[in-house]
Amino acid sequence: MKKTVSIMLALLILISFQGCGSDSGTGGKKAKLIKVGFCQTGAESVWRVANTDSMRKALSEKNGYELIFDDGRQQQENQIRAIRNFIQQKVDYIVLAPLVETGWDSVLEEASRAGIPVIIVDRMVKVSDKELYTAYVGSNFLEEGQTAVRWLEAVLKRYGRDTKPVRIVNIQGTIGSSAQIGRSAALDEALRNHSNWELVARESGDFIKPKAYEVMCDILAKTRDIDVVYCENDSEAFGAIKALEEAGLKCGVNGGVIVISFDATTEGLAECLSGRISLDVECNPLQGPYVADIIQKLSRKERVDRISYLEETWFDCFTITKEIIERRAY
Ligand code: GZL
Repeated sequence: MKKTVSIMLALLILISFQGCGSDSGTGGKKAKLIKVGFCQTGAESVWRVANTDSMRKALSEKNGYELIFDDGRQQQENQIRAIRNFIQQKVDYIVLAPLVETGWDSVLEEASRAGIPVIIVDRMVKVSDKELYTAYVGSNFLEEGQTAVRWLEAVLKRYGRDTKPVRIVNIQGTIGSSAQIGRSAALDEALRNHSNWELVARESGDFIKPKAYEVMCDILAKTRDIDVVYCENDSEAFGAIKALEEAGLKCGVNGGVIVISFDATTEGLAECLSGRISLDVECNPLQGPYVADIIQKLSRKERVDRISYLEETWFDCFTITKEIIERRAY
């Protein structure tokens, strides 16, 4: 009997200590979540969906974030409205994937006045005061285009076509986006450097398959004498290939139309394996972990790099394999 009482007494003392302990330290309260407003361009391509997934995974509640996501639905005014909304909600950080480069000064000044750091991801903004954003994580789009041009120069030489006329169609991305500006600029540079290269048509496919299909059909109605179609992302390449094949033209580096693309999504690389896409230059959408790292550093008042470019490579119809595709993350 005596033993039971002493055990009961010990248990009671233990529970009371437990009770007191709850008021010390965090008192069992969860650490405060970092509130992040993320404004995306939309869901226009496979690449964009992968980009959104990467951000959601990195900025999850399990990782200590409260993420407020806004889909800009391909309209800059929707994105500007979303940023104002984030400011009203007093978020700790704003992450913006800008649809186009210009038109951001006033809303980023509002964020600055509210003391909210802005991180730009994917495409770049062109603002009067660089201090309006704290960091940028994305790609060097001019370099991506220059990679494509160097590859094309080598392939034309390989097939003895480096001095013959090369007739090129350019299906551009969303006009005014830094991805379109950079990739188009690399092609323009090459056209200036190669007097035998001719730009036979240039239309925007807005980074989406249906629009690229439509403009490629319009171009084919005017000319079928095409050697290269330079598409500024995979979704556009899918549309252009559909139009080319419906017009009875073969897509392929050896004797067909050379289709060049950007993004290197698994769907794009599957077309590379089939030979219909000759070159696919990678554009890495997995920016979430980089953004989370920047936010963690800023939260600890540590210095961060203003500009961070992601590692990128390229794939072509000569070297792509099923195994490479199976290992890809998106
Ligand atoms: C590039 C990104 C582009 C992709 C497209 O970083 O902005 O937008 O290349 C996407 O697929 O639509």
